[in-house]
Amino acid sequence: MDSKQHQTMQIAEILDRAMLNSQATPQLSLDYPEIGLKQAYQIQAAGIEKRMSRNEKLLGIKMGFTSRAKMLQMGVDDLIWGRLTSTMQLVEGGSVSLKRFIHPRIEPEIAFRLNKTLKGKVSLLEAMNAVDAIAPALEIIDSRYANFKFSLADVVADNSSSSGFVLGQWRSPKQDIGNQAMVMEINGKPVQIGSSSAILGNPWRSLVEAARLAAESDICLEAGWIVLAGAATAAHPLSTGDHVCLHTSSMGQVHLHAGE
Ligand code: OOG
Ligand code: MG
Repeated sequence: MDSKQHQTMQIAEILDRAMLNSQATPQLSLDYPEIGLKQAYQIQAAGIEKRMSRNEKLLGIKMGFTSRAKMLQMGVDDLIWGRLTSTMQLVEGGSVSLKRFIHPRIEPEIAFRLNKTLKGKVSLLEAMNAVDAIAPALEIIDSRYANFKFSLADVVADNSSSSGFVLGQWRSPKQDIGNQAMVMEINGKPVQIGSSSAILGNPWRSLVEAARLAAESDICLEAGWIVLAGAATAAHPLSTGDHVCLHTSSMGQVHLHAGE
């Protein structure tokens, strides 16, 4: 193992511990300004290997910063992706304890379910043909960095803040998802209102980008995987007791309760 690989494993360990202890860690780029995006994705992969060695299953990937609202909120300007594992998936309408998080936020998303492999440069039509179902989704993001502050390489190494997700009912991908209203309510009050068109102009483009970006790390999107398209609006802080509901125009709803 060379010194760079050693550093990759060491940082993966630091981030993994921050997650397991629900304790924020200083921003990587402050101590290791030399870490670029390529190494950041290797740190992410090493962190996921740790999780899989604890019997977590890889369920798919999530895209990040596919909307202007998210880029502006976090002060970054490029697309990123992260991995989704089985312990992140929460039950629709269920309750999740916020004890496992540091400073969780919630955001409105759209999920795709693949029934074919997608690799590298694919057309919009190929991407659409590889999906057998779509669903509304809520994602919980929880940066392992203090004050939720990070550079692009920081957040990629931290699995793009992935922490939890919940899916609404799967439905046919035949309907138009290009301009769905996305209204996220907390305790009955709308806290974020947007349109699915905020996701790269149309959420299907996010799937095309997911295949392209994953291929840069030699990964193909596999049949059976879930892909989250990225939030349509800025994220909202999640507090104990919150009942969150995402309403869409014609893709249904999805609910989550934040418990003790
Ligand atoms: C990074 C994750 C971004 C999205 O939907 O844009 C993301 C973060 O904001 O902490 O999940
Ligand atoms: Mg997200």
